[in-house]
Amino acid sequence: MAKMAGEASVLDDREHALDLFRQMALIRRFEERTEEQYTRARIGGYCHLAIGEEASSVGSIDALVDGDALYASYRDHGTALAVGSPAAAVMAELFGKESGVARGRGGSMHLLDVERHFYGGWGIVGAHLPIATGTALAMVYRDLPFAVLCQFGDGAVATGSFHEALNLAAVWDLPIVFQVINNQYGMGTSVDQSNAEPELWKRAASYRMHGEQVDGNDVLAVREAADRLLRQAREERRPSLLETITYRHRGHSVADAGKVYRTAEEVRSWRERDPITRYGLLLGERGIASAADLDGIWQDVSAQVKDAIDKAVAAAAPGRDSLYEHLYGDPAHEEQFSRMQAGAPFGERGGEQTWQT
Ligand SMILES: Cc1ncc(C[n+]2csc(CCOP(=O)(O)OP(=O)(O)O)c2C)c(N)n1
Ligand SMILES: [Mg+2]
Repeated sequence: MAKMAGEASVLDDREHALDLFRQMALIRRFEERTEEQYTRARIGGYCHLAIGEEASSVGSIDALVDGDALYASYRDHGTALAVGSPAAAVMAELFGKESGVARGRGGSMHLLDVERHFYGGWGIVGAHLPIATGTALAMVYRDLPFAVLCQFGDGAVATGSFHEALNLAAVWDLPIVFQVINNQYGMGTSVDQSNAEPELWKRAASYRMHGEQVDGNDVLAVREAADRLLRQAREERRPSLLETITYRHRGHSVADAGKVYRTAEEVRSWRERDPITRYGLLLGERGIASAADLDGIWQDVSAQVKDAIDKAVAAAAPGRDSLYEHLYGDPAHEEQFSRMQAGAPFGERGGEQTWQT
């Protein structure tokens, strides 16, 4: 296997090297079991699996330092697990239980962990890019030495939000790394079909921003690039665009078999480049982990996911009386609510204002 950039520093630290494997294995097992739990009708609503994309997620999140902020799209189970949200709380969220990371209100697409600076899980394609850019502006405004990592799918690149966010980030020199996780498709539409320039990293040139592409199934290459670009963001306030090339093994969501718009041969060829198998082989080749070590990790994460499911099954659903909590209808916001009448724009302060003013 060719020497991979960034390999030395991670592989020199056995614990770190094994931790990357453990994280990817946990996400894989978690998502396989999520798929099964969905078919048992324990999970409702939308559910998007990122099986096959683990290295793109884990590699860059591993390069974050405490204080950096993270945003992601709705394909976010692995994102939450990679920041360290407890598997039981993530599974409980999918089950709509009170002990979930969003108290059961968000579900699969809206995971978050504010304590760990993971600000969601966003369902509208491209919508979080301007919000993440605003977070980078806030960091500059408050003189904080941190950066934002904003992950999104290839489908977001052809939206207006992408242009607005990258343009402002470049004009204002904001500390942000935009990571496009190019898994080849937006639902059933390939990147080639929807982009006049399918080499997505090249879009950075439009904003005089640094852009680069790495193998998104190579966890060490992703980590190296993200680490370098996040440092550049923190230390020099230079934004960048990182494209990680990967593939989703499953369909777009649990409702899509993923077979109509791509060939079995294509899926097979990407499975052969499975990021976890590949990294496991590298660890073996370098004498860092034996097959038994890796088996042990698989057993540990399987037990962890089983425990997460057991806890999610046993957890309580939010009570009916909590239905109006965290909404504008919450009695705690009664005063605001009372201003929802003709000529009194919701949320405006000062009695004299009208919609026209
Ligand atoms: C603004 C907007 N348009 C359309 C949709 C419907 N939609 C949901 S997912 C998706 C595909 C997005 O693909 P991509 O960004 O590549 O992410 P992936 O699903 O591959 O992770 C679309 C079009 C949406 N959620 N938001
Ligand atoms: Mg995609």
